[in-house]
Amino acid sequence: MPRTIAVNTWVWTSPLTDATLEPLARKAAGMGYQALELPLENIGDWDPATTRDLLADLGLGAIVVGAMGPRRSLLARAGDVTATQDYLRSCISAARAVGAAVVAGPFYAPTGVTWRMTQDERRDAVRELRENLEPVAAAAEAAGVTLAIEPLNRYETSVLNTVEQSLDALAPLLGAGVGLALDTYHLNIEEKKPADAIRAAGSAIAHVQVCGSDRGAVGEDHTDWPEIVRALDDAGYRGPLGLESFTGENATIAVAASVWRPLAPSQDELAARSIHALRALGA
Ligand code: LER
Repeated sequence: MPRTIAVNTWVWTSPLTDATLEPLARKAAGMGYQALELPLENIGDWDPATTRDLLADLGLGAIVVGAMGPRRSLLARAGDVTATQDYLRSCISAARAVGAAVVAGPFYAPTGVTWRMTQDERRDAVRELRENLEPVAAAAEAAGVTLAIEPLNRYETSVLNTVEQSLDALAPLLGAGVGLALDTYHLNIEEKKPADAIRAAGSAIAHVQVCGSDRGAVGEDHTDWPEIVRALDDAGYRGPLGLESFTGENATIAVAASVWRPLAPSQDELAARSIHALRALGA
């Protein structure tokens, strides 16, 4: 049985709002996508109840994506921890209301903010992350939602870059409302062998994001896609694959993710070619 293929609305717009959500949902469904990744950049940008009805009409599932913009951090040195915990609780409520099982994102520090750490500082940062994540993880578990925490490449964060680091850092919380979100773009940069990292993550995988190694279309890049799919099979991951890429106009992430040029002839082409390639793989 092939996996659900989702697309992140960041492929086309930022921030996602009630006004942009409906035409994008219709477009994605028309392309054959079965679910939407819904970034919630600011609480209230889109209404979960209306969105739930819209997606139900179109037969689309949902994944909520949390945006770690400036000052969003579970580490005090990089932002406002209490406001970030409140923001993540709101993302969990939105997920519940829209019928999403997962809230995905790099829930530790603002995307694009890096700093050096000694071994001792890193140990302390991991402890602080766990302490500040724990109450949010409890809220997620109580709501029947999983926070899928995403390691990012070294240019976008200095906190969690690899699967091994993420498993170590989050071990006490994994399973109780917490899992990993793996993104083939970041795996390609940080892992010696992305497929081995997927296998190592195993049952901790709560969500998977995909795109070309250049953040363009899936299948037009150097990623060994058949091997990635085999690794996901071996890991026992049957959840959705969410295409994530960005327009250069993305207010929150484009600078942090260094999107300086179009990554396909158009954003529609990027999305259409990707789902075609993923279906051809039998992903
Ligand atoms: C940024 O590179 C990224 O992959 C996003 O998922 C971060 O929210």
